[in-house]
Amino acid sequence: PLPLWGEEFNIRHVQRAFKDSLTPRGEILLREYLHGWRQLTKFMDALGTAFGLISQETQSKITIMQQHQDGHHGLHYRTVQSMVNFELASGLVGFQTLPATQPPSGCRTLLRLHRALKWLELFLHKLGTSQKDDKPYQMCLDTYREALAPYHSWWVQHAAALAFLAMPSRQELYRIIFTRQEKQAAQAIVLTTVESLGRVYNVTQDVYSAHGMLELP
Ligand code: 1PW
Repeated sequence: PLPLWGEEFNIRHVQRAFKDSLTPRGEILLREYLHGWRQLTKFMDALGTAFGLISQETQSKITIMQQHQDGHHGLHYRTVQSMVNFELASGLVGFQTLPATQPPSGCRTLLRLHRALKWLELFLHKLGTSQKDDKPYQMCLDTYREALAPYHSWWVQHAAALAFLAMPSRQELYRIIFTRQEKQAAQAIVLTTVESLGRVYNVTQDVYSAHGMLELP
């Protein structure tokens, strides 16, 4: 059973969910993966209303994945691998155009979360290795440009850049991420989280790349 998840954002929950999502056989459990993402939306919400659009968009992708899990074929949506196999075999992926199916395919939806995970991994890595005077706004913008902006339309890129302006200071960010007692271990926890995200990202990347699915519309 999954642990009880509190209302407050706690980076340890993110770390735990993504760590637990990867099985010893190298499968990615979607339930844990999505739990990790739910925790991350709490983080975005804690960053303030400017991040509302980003949080809502993420939430809507999580909801689509949830609909698949709750649907008729829910059993096939246990792991990333079983989802990919099922949607490939059923012709549900939609390689050329956005599939007309409602909800949109799990593969193209997860791909959005997967790309965003890379951004988050890079951002947290920068944060975890940053110096006192480094600016989260700049870290956020740089990593967004590197990992996610290439997949976004012009207007989304501008909306995102605007939201980043509201990014809190490094000190405030650390206060959001950690409770007081944990301050000393703060950077270590961030980097452990980065490691867990990275492992999950790499496995997903391999699966998608093996099936030529890295550019799904
Ligand atoms: C430090 C802040 C943490 C950020 C976590 C990462 C969240 C990334 C969400 C970015 C959302 C930007 C606005 C929406 C963009 C959509 O067009 C895009 N969605 C995503 C998740 O990239 C693509 O989805 P679509 O339009 O092809 O359905």
